[in-house]
Amino acid sequence: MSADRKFPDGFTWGVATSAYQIEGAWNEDGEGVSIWDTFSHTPGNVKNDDTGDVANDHYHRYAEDVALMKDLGANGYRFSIAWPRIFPEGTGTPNQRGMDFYNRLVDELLAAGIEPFATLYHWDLPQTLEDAHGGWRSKETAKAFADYAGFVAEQLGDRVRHYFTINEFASFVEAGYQGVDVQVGGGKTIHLGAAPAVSVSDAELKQVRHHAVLGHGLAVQAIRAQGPEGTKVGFAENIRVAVPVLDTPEHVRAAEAATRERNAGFMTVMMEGRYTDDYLASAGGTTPTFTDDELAIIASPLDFVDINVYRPGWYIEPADEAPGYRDVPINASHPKMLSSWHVFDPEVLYWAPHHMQSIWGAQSIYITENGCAASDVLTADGRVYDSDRVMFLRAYLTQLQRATSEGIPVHGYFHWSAQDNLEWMDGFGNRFGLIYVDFETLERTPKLSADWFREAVRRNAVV
Ligand code: GBH
Repeated sequence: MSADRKFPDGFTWGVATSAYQIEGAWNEDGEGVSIWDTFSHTPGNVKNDDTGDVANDHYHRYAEDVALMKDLGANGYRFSIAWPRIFPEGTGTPNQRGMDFYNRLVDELLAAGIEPFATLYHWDLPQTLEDAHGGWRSKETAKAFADYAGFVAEQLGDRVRHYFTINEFASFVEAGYQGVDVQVGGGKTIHLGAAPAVSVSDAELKQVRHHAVLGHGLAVQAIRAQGPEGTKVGFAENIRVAVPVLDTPEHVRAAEAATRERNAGFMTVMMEGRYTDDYLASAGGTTPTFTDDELAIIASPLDFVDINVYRPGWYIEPADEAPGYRDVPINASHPKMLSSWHVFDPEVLYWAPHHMQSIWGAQSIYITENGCAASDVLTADGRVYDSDRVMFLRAYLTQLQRATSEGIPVHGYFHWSAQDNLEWMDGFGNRFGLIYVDFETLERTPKLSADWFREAVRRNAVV
């Protein structure tokens, strides 16, 4: 091998999934209904009316799945806990049988030498909280979330040391409570909607965002209070990253300013404990209403900065007029991966951690998700040749390695996903796994990219 493109010693090589996307067993062992059960059971919401009722049946096949992860060489696994399994009614009496599933899973992981990283909220809100309070439209949901998070940290704390509170604020807030338009190139946008599929005003949306970050902050405090000493906690945010057109100081400064301002409702307030003036004046007017105490809770100190990174949000160049930067449109011919929204640009995996360090002084960064969907098929020889995912991995991880080689403190990478799963509104068709899943037989087959990943872990380097 020519260049030795190594990652730092102790680097975590992980894979990631979420409960609703893989577990199945949607109403087993006392689990309550989630807003995603309701959403997917309503015809027309998910492609082919696919649901998570069975999904990968991971709830019953977790031991096989852990063995497959071990075979990939993964030394970390980021999974999410289904809130309605633990508190079927959202609050109140915990459901021990639901908790026991995660006890079994964690024990299996530790026996396989894989460090568990638990996400508390990956969008499957208990339906009861939606019905009673309008979900994240109410502060009650933020409080209930903290109670649930603290309970889990207390139950798993002897074995799980790393927690992520909430996965991708924008994805469930914007898409769930209003719907979101995403730029995909050539002046085109696509509209994404998600559970609970309501449409609130701009003013109310800003309040929903506030409740989500407040829920995060309250959960950080609850996890610290109820987990043992040494428990580490952060979020897993799909930071929208501004990529500078040129790698010059002026362009980089412009991209940093755009990243800070355009993530003002989530990342910036969690890192800084204040809303920017432009955010407070933005569409929606006088909301959110908040107190200084709430801001302090939202900005509770974290142990690491954790980001999901798939695509650039914007290309930015400097401008003379306010605010000092300007968008460069994404060209119609810009390369894409299979998902409609997935603009391909490996450099985003350099700039995302770069900005975390340069804007907010992050001292420990994890890439909690990165990956791509591909049109994978099982061929007659029993293999899956996902050449584009191999290209994606090599190109993106080259950029991540560039970041670590410059001293940017990235301590781990979790590939999305361990195996093909229910890709939300896109159903089972958009396959993100290193492992192929036949959704008729539920048989699992490692793809070509699994070989790439295993070798990268073995060498702790880009291969
Ligand atoms: C993540 O969502 C999810 O956490 C995961 O459950 C999912 O399966 C996976 O990724 C693959 O989709 O990208 O900022 O320009 C990412 C899904 C995030 C894609 C928001 C569309 C649009 C805006 N989405 N994104 S942006």
